[in-house]
Amino acid sequence: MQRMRYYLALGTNDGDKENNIKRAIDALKSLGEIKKVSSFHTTKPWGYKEQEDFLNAAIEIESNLEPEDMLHAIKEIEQKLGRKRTFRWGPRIIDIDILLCFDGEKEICYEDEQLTIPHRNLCDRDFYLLCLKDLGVTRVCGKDIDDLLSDLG
Ligand code: PH2
Ligand code: MG
Ligand code: MG
Repeated sequence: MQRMRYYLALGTNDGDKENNIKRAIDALKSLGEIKKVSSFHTTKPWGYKEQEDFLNAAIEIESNLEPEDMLHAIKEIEQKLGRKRTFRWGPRIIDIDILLCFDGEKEICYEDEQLTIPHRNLCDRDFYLLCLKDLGVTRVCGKDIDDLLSDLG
């Protein structure tokens, strides 16, 4: 077993969305052992609304990478899959975000200028919570995931 367990979110709203998610999952296999993959959910754009619907998913992956190395590896995969910088919350071929991280049973809290774990917006975004629920996560931010989802309507 590898040391760290990460929950990663995948999102895309440009090009062949299903294929983009599948290619990202394939590339993420190089970072550890993928334990679970959520359903793929079509979701309305959050934040900047004048853009195509997203396809969102999440994975559970065991890896020996520390958070900053995981972030770096994810950014490389995004680039390799053709991600271009547009604008904040704008359309993208692939976005991979670190949502949660555990070292054994211990939940990791991490913060520097580049990265915050748990993800800053985890509890405000239904597309993250829906996918985490598929992976069997029941509580985030000290709250029941179903309560958070119903609060978001
Ligand atoms: N990602 C964003 C902005 N808005 N909306 C949905 N539905 N799904 C996303 O993955 C998403 C978004 C920025 O990363
Ligand atoms: Mg994102
Ligand atoms: Mg991102």
